[in-house]
Amino acid sequence: MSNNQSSQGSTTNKLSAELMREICLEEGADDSGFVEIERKALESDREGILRIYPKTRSIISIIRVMNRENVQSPPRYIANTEFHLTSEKISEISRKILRRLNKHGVRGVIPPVGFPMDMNRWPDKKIWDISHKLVAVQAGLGHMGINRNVIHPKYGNFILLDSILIDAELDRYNQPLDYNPCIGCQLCVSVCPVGAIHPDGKLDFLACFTHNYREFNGGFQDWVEGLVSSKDIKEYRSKFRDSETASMWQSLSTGANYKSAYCMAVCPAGEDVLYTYIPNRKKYVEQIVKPLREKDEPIYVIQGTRAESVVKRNHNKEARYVHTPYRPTSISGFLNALNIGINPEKIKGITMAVHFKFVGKEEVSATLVISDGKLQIQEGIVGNADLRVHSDSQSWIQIVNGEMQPAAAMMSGKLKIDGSHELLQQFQQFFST
Ligand code: B12
Repeated sequence: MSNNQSSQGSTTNKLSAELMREICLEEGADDSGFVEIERKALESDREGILRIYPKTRSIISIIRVMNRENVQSPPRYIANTEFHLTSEKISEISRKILRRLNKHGVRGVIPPVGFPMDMNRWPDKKIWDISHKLVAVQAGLGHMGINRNVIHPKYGNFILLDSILIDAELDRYNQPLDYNPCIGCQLCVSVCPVGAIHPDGKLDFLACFTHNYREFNGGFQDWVEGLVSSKDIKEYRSKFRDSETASMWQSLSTGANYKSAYCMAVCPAGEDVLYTYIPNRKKYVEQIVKPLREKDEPIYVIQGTRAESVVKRNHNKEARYVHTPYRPTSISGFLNALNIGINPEKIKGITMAVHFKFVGKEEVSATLVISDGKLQIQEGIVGNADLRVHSDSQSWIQIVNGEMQPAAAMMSGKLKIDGSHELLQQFQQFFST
């Protein structure tokens, strides 16, 4: 199959990219591209990729197109069927490709399309090892648009991605496209029920995860805690409607279901999709965007967040309050969670610098600066602070998770605060819980 490819192994000779592409398409991929492990743009993922398969030399990126009308259909079970089936299909295609390569002595690993991921790392660290989006972009299969989905120049964003890690080199690798197929229409911004998609392409991870992934790991955790903390059936029923219990059962039985994916549904980019939008934009909005925007449905939000105010502005949506799915178990997890867990609404107009010094199980110092509605975390003690927190690391985690009162920690000498206690209270309110 390759240029002088021996059946003994694949490390000395290079595989033909042309033949590799033929195999990918023959096995059912709708497009493919190839990236070498040394690619600079993969730096952030290299450790994870090599953790999965230390022999990785090249990565094959493939896509499979979804039926876009399923994704656009307002009843979400129709869209979810498409997500589930295409996900299975692309995994099967990857397996077929690798099986063919195996016959030529090439070995490799196929990471999952999405879940399962490494839940041992939840919630302190990134639970996935490879970002298929980063690989697909480097393989020239598209670029991320404002909605953060990879948009293929022909198929638009109606694609799922997979990557195959192999122990062989190819004679040619692909490069990113020199243009972004995203047309900047911002329909994704306007349709997201929790306002998670920002016009500058920034994604409010927590808002999307809280609603769209209500029946995945974070929401499930909240549901279990709501269940076990109910003293009787009456209390359970006051927290969860029968429809919500039934929906959770459905996700547990048939595969977790997304609540939205509207950002993907409305995206008109890509040659195959654009013709449905450009000639009559108004009609497109009427037919594709409005039914999703005006669909009556419960939306899961954390109280006091920007997502809540977005829901409240749309009379078709009903805010259902849930707890944050983020409960750090370590100081590094706490510092990571600050980035996504802090409530942007509550830091507006506030300027504050906090020095943290943690001792005990984890000895860590960090500086947090809040100004102009932005939050920055630096390692170590930097500059001056309005508030200095000196705490036993494990006690701090308990305080953050609401399992210990700061006053109790102070009385037992586990927490010392230098600065006003009002500031500490203000700081505590930044968290969304
Ligand atoms: C984690 C994850 C999520 C997270 C985070 C999404 C994200 N944008 O990263 C959540 C739970 C929100 C999510 C949702 C969805 N996902 Co998802 N998800 C993944 C996963 C596991 C990794 C994504 C990743 O690489 N993130 C890291 C970088 C590359 O992403 P990013 O866009 O830059 O986003 C991050 C930054 O924006 C950062 N961030 C946020 N704000 C700011 C601000 C600043 C200043 C900076 C610097 C960074 C920053 O936080 C984001 C999250 O980490 C992949 C599977 C995989 N193993 O690759 C699927 C994947 C990306 N998901 C996918 C899909 C289909 C979805 C959904 C459509 C699911 C659905 N049916 O609703 C939605 C779409 C939401 C969206 N618009 O992004 C597909 C995308 C297909 C495509 N065409 O691109 C993937 C590739 C799965 C697959 N194999 O096909 N997903």
